[in-house]
Amino acid sequence: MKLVIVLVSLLALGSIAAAIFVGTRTFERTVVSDPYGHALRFDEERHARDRLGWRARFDPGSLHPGAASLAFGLLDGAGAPVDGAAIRVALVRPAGPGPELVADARPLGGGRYAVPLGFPAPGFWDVRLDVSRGGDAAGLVQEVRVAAAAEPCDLGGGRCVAPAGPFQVALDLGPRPLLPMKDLVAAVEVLRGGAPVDGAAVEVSFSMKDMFMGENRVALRGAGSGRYAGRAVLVRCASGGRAWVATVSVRAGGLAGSVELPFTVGE
Ligand SMILES: [Cu+2]
Repeated sequence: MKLVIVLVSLLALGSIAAAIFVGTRTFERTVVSDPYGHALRFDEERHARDRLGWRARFDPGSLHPGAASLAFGLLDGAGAPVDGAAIRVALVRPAGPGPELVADARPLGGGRYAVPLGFPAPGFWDVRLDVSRGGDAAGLVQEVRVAAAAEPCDLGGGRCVAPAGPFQVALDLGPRPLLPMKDLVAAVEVLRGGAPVDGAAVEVSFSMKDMFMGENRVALRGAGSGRYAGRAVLVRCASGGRAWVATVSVRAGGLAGSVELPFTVGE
């Protein structure tokens, strides 16, 4: 009797396992209602894509949940900017249905565009771009990875990009290695919705955590195209501390935002 129960349970388990196996093997990502038409369209799109060589290069600062817009440059096969295109952008979560977010891109000039869409969650996303320009049209699908949060960035290693209220700022300090009692150049780029912001009041101040190191605030001068620059010197820390914070503050058109970017100086 015991043997029969064991055999029956084994059979039942086996069929469940088989069903799961078949289920996973036959799962498909997309269901196509008109396979023939879809294949034709897919083929045409692929040919147009190959011939035109268009592709988008997304601003890393846009690839965070909470970014208000997705900014990108459109390039042709030779890497030259493609201006004057009409682009409809869709953000699609490849795994799972989820809502599809669609909007038309706004041209910013110089082959750059921005669309007022943000990624609601981190992870891998497909960005679908339906691009037309003159008589040409192509559908591009590019996969992007949306980082979980602003990834930690050390200004000692390179420039850091972060949201500052309604703005997107990039701060670069140099020359490297960053050292106290040396002239440092602070260069800031300010964007809003992917477009450069000129005529802003931009300041960078330097401080150490839990330690007052004196007021150290630099007003940057505008250099056009959303760029600002100025000079600063960091005092040497009497306690031997090397961890600093640069705070970038931006005011423009009645809007204000600021962001703190930590960094470490050399000896
Ligand atoms: Cu200190």
